[in-house]
Amino acid sequence: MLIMEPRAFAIEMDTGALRPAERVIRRTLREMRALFADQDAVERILATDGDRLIYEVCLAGIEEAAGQIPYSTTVIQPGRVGDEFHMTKGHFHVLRDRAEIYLGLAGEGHLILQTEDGTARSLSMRPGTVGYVPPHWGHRTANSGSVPFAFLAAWPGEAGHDYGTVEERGFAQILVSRDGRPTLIANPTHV
Ligand code: S6P
Ligand code: ZN
Repeated sequence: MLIMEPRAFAIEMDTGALRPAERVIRRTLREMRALFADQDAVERILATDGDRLIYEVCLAGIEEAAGQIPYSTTVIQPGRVGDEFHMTKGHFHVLRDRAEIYLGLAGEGHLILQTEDGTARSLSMRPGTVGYVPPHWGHRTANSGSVPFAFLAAWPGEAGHDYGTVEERGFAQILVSRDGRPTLIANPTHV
């Protein structure tokens, strides 16, 4: 039996950065280009402005293993691709019946959830909002505000991450700006 040393981490509440982060993952528009619904907008942005940072994940470095509770903070930059808000790639857990907890830290955004049959929901997230991702719901987050949106996430270590299902099929609904409001609409590119 391995006895781990207890450790404390700090979250910079204004930026959402986790310190010390064992690993920081940066996701840019170029590598996420296929995930946004408006492909003309993607090409236009890449051609005129070049690549842009969409989000960063600071991982605490807790082992992804049964019994552990890995956690991270995510910071999504404000902005849109066409009408669609900047968002994370999104995933299901490999073990579909594993849940997850989100805590809003800074800015405002939406937690977008969907089951494999395409049923979709969204939860508005602000600093202090605890969003619960129940078992079986795929999840992604979007920044629907005008400043960076940061949140903490914690999940069962054995859950695993399935990105392929979202890459192949997309989300059934996407979060766009309509009449100045974040609105969930059917995703025209969903398979
Ligand atoms: C992990 C948890 C979050 C996301 C992060 C980035 O289970 O849901 O830490 O990993 O928000 O999203 P994604 O979809 O790129 O992993
Ligand atoms: Zn997850």
